[in-house]
Amino acid sequence: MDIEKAIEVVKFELNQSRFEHTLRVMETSEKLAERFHVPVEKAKLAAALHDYAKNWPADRLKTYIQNHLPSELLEYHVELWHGPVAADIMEKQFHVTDMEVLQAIRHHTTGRAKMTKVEMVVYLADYIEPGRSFPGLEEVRNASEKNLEYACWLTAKKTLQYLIGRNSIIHPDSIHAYNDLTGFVKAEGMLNE
Ligand code: DGI
Ligand code: FE
Ligand code: FE
Repeated sequence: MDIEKAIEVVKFELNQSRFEHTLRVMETSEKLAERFHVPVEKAKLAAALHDYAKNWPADRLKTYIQNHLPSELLEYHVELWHGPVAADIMEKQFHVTDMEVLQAIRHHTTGRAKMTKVEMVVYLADYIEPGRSFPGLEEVRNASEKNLEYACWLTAKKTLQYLIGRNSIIHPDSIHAYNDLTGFVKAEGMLNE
């Protein structure tokens, strides 16, 4: 699928504010991909498609998961359903074949261990796109000027802190993302022990 087609597909599927968020995630992904030498077209395509299923009602997502995906996903919060559903639809119905693009869509909410750079770009862009505003975001935006892994580590850490603060159930992939990135940034000497 090319970018123009992807934009057309999600514009039809999303409400106006979610579509505008998607365009901002695309622009942010493009900048990050150029900055960190990540394949720009893959990052933009994954960004365009990442929230494809975000406006589906919960019962539609649930039915799709029951029919097509491991049902264990239903044990986790409804917010975690739209990425895996979008990736599955892009693969099966829209014949997107690029695994890096599909993984970036699938894991954009939680992250995971051993994310590819394309996954990291979309994960980070979704968090820092200019329409977002919450405490601590400037620190992540500043980090995103310099180091992709460090900025993703901050994203994973702040997401966990936010979720724990709200007594949320944490998906294992969110924890795996944090552990993996913590190991990486420590090995690079970016953290004080
Ligand atoms: O779809 P978006 O709003 O653009 O953003 P998203 O898909 O990254 O995240 C949706 C929400 O999911 C966000 O408020 C954080 C939340 N989230 C991320 N990881 C977890 C989680 N929620 C729970 N309960 N558990 C997680 O592990
Ligand atoms: Fe999302
Ligand atoms: Fe998003």
